[in-house]
Amino acid sequence: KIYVGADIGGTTIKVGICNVEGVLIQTYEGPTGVEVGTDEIINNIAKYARHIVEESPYAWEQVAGVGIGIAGFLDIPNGFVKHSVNLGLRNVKLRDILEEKLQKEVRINNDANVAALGEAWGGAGKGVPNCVCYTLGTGVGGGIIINGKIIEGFSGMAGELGHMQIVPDLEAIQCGCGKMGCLETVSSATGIIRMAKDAVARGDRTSLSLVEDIMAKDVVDAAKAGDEVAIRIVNRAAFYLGKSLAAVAIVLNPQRFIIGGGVSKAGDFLFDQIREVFQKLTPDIAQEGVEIVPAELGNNAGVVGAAGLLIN
Ligand code: BMX
Ligand code: ZN
Repeated sequence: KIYVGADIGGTTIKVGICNVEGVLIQTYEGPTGVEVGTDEIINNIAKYARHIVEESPYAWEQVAGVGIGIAGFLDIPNGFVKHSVNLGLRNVKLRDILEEKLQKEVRINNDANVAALGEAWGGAGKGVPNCVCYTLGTGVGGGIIINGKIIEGFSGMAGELGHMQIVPDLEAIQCGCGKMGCLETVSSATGIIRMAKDAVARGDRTSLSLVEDIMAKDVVDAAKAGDEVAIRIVNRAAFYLGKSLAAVAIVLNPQRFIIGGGVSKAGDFLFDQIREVFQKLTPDIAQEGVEIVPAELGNNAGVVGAAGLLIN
């Protein structure tokens, strides 16, 4: 038996084949087709899933099922995409449509939940039954693995850690979800870029004012080089992340926090700050043995975890 996973991103759909141990055997990538529309996206998922199996040494009959990871708010039990901003999907019965097209069992889940499952199955959480994963990308994604399984909650909204209300009212700005003060507004790449642009617009003295189109990496690099304004921004992103980890630690007591996504490439510079805040805010007994580590699978976490949905 083989497991097919698909990671649906804003620009590309990545598909992969995993064996029963969570080892990624093969991957394939093609355009998502967001500009064309909903039907095109769904057709492309089906097309790439079939294609990767055709290119592989396996037969379609050996496919146990197809797992889908997709950013957005989902009704997981019903296989429904309620709203995916980046993909322009609203109220789409993604699971049922794909099952019809592929004649296989299909499971859908949130992109960050799936990344967490991927890390738990074959990455930084291997052998650890209880871990919580954060992905720091366009948004802040979250995934909770307890006893080896994704926690979805009653309607699929569990683990949307980017929307924890963590920034105090006086400093809060509005999030894409409509509420104020979400973690995602400060600790995502988007949040970091916004804080940097605000600082430049305010006329703060920073090397970032010389950067053409500021990326999160520019801010991290400037901070590492000693730029005070950039240091304050990265500190702030790390502070609210650490604060959110402390809250999650007391609710779920996971053994390991796994942090991935583009911003996590900042490495120890960021991780040390997160660990420091976490240690300051979490009761001693609740942090004993708890580790905060970088993700290991990089861009493959999504496909591996999506394939893993079939045995989740
Ligand atoms: C947002 C939300 C989450 C997603 C997270 C990370 C949307 C489209 N996305 O909080 O569902 O898990 O971003 O997404 O509503 P990424 O795009 O940064 O990977
Ligand atoms: Zn929000």
